[in-house]
Amino acid sequence: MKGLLRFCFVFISLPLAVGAKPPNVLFIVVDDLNDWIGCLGGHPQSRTPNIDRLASRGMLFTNAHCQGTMCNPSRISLLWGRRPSSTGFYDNHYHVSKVPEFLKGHVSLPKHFAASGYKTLTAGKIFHGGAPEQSQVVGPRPGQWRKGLDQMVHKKPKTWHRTWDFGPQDYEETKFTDHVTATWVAEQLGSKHEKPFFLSCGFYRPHVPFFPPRRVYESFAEVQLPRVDENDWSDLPDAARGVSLSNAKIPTHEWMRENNRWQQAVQAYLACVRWTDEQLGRVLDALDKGPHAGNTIIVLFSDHGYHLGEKQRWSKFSLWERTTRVPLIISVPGGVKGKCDQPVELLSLYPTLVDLCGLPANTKLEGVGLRALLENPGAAWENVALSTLGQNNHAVRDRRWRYIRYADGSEELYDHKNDPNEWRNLAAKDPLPEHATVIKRLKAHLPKINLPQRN
Ligand SMILES: [Ca+2]
Ligand SMILES: [Ca+2]
Repeated sequence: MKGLLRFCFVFISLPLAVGAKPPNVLFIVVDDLNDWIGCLGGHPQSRTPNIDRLASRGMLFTNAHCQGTMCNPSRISLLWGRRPSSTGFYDNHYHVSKVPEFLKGHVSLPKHFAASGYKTLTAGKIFHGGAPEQSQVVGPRPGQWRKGLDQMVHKKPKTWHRTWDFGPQDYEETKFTDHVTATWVAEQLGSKHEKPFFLSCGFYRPHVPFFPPRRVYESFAEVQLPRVDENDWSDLPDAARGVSLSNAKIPTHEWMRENNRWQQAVQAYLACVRWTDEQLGRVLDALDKGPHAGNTIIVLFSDHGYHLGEKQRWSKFSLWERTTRVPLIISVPGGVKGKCDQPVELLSLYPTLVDLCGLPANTKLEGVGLRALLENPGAAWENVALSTLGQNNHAVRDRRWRYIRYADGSEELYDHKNDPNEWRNLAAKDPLPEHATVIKRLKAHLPKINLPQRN
């Protein structure tokens, strides 16, 4: 412990030592990005040189997980520092402007930075539903220029969410949302600011519709499809089918196969990831050329993962690895570079950034700061990552195992050492004694509070 404390002391001096000026923060969120990035190796054909170069200059967390398993609950959780089970925000339907009303006495991450003397700027999707009032300076809003640009590619079932479509687009690349966002963010990074800044940059792709420019789409061909076990669902409890497999607004895997669209959707998703990576490259180049290069902490993460046929399903909304696992990179000037495979949560971002920037602590946060792992990725770590989908349905992830428990008491257990695709539910029948021990240990991490869903 003594050694660790000394280590931490060295670490805290790193960002703050540069001219005694507090570090800036560049906070980058990519919407619906799973592990199909080069440095996580999730798909052999993914091309993300800019995410990879960011990973090489910071700490890449290879076992990071969201707390809410879709956009809004994930973002509310990480931006207010509270678990979904502690707030009752489990779904996408409520508008983010209602959150402060329900979370009285709680302060969002950008508001905390503003209250601590920072200039806060934002562009693109950070809060689900906008919430421009959460930052002082707001970049271009998509509604101002986007109308009529995207052209739908497919006729689709009426039940699907209006955003569901995939395929190439043919309008001017500079008019794509994420290009506009990156341009504005790059301008801020090239400008001088009187105060330290907290600049948040939200990229919208690869969220549906998977609409990349045709140039990028056509640069991917003959894409490889994820592997599927045809009997995968045979060992799932009914609750898993109810909670994770029934969502009429998203395509079924049967539809993708019957209509011969699986290949095209994977190609469009890979192209969207590549397109966003290009925009990230423009942002990183602007930072490196500008006046803030040596004094800016960079964070990049996704709000949740994504299924593209794995476990015979699509989109998010599950408690499996494909939905909960997210890319997470934290780059601190002068900090340690490496990879960390300990289970960590997006809930940790708020306390970690507050700590790294030397801001007053927010005592209401539920996440654990990542300082120890940023300094030494092999440091002792007793924490797990917890993900939630609706009231009282949770997944617990440690370094090796995933335990899922649904509100009706049914369970799943997966061994990532031997079953990275989560095909074999070890809790389906009477578990072996060694698995029962794992279940007992992980079950102890389930949250004690499970508030009902807010209306
Ligand atoms: Ca999302
Ligand atoms: Ca199975």
